[in-house]
Amino acid sequence: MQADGKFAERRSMNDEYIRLSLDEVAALSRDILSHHGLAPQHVEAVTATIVAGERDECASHGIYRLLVCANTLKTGKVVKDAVPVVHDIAPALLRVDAGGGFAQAAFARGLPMLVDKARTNGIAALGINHCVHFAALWPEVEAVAAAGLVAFACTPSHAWVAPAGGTKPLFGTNPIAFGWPRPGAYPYVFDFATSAVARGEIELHRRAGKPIPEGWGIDAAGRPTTDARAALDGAMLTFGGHKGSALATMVELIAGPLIGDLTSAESIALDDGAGSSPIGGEFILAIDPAGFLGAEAAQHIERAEAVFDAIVGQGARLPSLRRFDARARSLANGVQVTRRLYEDVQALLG
Ligand code: NDP
Ligand code: PYC
Repeated sequence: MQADGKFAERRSMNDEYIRLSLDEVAALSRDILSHHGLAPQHVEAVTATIVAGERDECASHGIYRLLVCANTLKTGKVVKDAVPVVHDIAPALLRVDAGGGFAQAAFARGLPMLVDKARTNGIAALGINHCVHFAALWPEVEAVAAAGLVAFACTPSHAWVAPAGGTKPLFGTNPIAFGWPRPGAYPYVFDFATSAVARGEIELHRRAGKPIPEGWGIDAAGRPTTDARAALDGAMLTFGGHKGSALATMVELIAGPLIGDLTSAESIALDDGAGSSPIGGEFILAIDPAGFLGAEAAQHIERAEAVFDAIVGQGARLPSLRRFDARARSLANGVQVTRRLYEDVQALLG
């Protein structure tokens, strides 16, 4: 666990931790999701995502998400036995209708055709429709990059974030993820919310009774706040002011109206106070370097390494490096979670 920044903020001397193997995390996830009636194929797909989040020490999208998933299952806002249907709609385009289910199974159904189409055409796009999305996007861009393709993904969420210059929630936390394949190494991947931080991080601060940094949110009266509850009830802020605001707008547009799906404002209206995960679409783009470069693809992909070396060479770090380090630790030693979170999650079985 890194010693600085937001991850450290959640740790306190008073927290008691327990260690779990990744198999134990998976078993816990399966038990809870099955207990709440999720169909087996979704249990496996969602569990893989929960385990990956905890393994990579992405606390806001690991075991904690079981609380969110269970609530979404209880409120009936997700179709528990949805069967995703793949539609091959054009040489470089496909849709997967998730049928109201969690996004993971829909992505898994669409991935092979997305990869095939990208390899055939040089570029291809997948629109996932009618899904419930509670997760990080890096598992998806990593999967596309693992096929040797450059990846981009984004999804709206619920209207929680004010546009720069405004004070009322309009955008979702709208993550953007990018993946670049690297020969013999983990891909270059970044994946972040276009809000200053994911909402899950503010939720974790609220649970821990800790203040949030300035710049994450404003209260319902539009005043800056460091109170997590007040920011959740008011509005979150975009990162980078007008720049994050424009990127959040882009996500609303290309993973909303462009693919015939919901905006974050429409998603939260449909939620109607249930507090469930966002409903709507996801947009995923895959680009085959060989499409532009043919036989010269490998040599140009290799040149990208000089960019990464130059970043690291001046003491900066590549995005996802923290995650990949955490992954190695967790695969060897399992993960640590607070006893309180563990007990809250266990209580879902009660
Ligand atoms: P973070 O701010 O934690 O991190 C964002 C990215 O920046 C990561 O790739 C991270 O790599 C990288 N990074 C962080 N610090 C540095 C640094 N000092 N140098 C270089 N790179 C760095 O993310 P957010 O809080 O914005 O989002 C967290 C997650 O929440 C994301 O995975 C996102 O997909 C998910 N999310 C999902 C939503 C949905 O609707 N489904 C909505 C909003 C968020 P590393 O991980 O290695 O630290
Ligand atoms: O943390 O902002 C978030 C989030 C929304 C949906 C999934 N995660």
